[in-house]
Amino acid sequence: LHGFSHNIHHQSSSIVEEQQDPFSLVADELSLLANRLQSMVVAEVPKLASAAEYLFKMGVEGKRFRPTVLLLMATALNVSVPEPYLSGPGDVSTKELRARQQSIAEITEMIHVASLLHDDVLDDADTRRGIGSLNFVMGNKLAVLAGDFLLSRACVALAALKNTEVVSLLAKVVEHLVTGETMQMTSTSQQCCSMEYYMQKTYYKTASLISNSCKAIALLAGQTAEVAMLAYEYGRNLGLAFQLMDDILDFTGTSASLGKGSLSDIRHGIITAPMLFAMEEFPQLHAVVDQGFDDPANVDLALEYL
Ligand code: GRG
Repeated sequence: LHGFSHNIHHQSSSIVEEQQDPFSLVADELSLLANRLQSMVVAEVPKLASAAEYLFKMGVEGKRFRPTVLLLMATALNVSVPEPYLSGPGDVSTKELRARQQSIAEITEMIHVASLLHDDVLDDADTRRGIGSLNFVMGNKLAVLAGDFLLSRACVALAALKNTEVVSLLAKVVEHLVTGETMQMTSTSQQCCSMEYYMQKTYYKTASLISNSCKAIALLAGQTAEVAMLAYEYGRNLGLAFQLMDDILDFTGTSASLGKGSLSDIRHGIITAPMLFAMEEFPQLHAVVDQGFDDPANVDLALEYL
């Protein structure tokens, strides 16, 4: 984000003062996004509508990390777009371009929330964003259907952009989310205990959505394939770093700071980076991991090495 702010500053010093908080650049758009998301999840059946809007209500929006990054990416990449940006039949005005990029931010958030709803069903989680998870409050069946509904709304919004490359990028992300989750579920203790497996799973489960949506922002901005690839790489590394932090916080955070229970990964038998590093340092930890974590005493034993 510092890089973004630096880049923006150098491209147009009138837009950003040296010390300006980069988030303030997109604060208004994030409020707009909150309203748009609420209006996009209105369903015919009231029960489905209240389930679909559950995580879009005021106070439970989450950090909005992905939309923030995407809107800042748009700000950084659109600076060089001349006004008016009209040189051929496919070209759009700067205002239209920004609206299309806002749509990518909305689609990304809808896919993200759909994945959270399904994830909480799979994990039988009872808390999300500091409140009862949707599955806990309204049941697994409605939580699954609400996730499907959000995915459908995301597909409709994606199709409206009429850009086949962007459609296929984000459609593929849904497959990646499912692949990452399945890798996490089916990892045998042998297989899962490698950093390579962890990074691959983490790309699918977390980084793919961020990297491909960053690439979509660049493509819509009319940037070259090279810049689009750099945007993708930026998003991939940011996504991997984000999940690494998330995995560390699962060990170090509290229920209040996380908005859900801590130590949830180890209790679900999921081996993440902190455990992999500890296993490298303390080979005797392998035997503890091989026992599995159904027994809380084994969880406590493993935690002694972290
Ligand atoms: C139906 C799209 C779909 C997917 C099904 C369940 C599943 C396959 C994938 C789960 C993917 C998942 C939940 C990955 C974890 C990503 C992650 C770090 C979530 C937490 O993101 P934050 O911290 O959450 O940005 P907030 O609440 O702030 O939005």
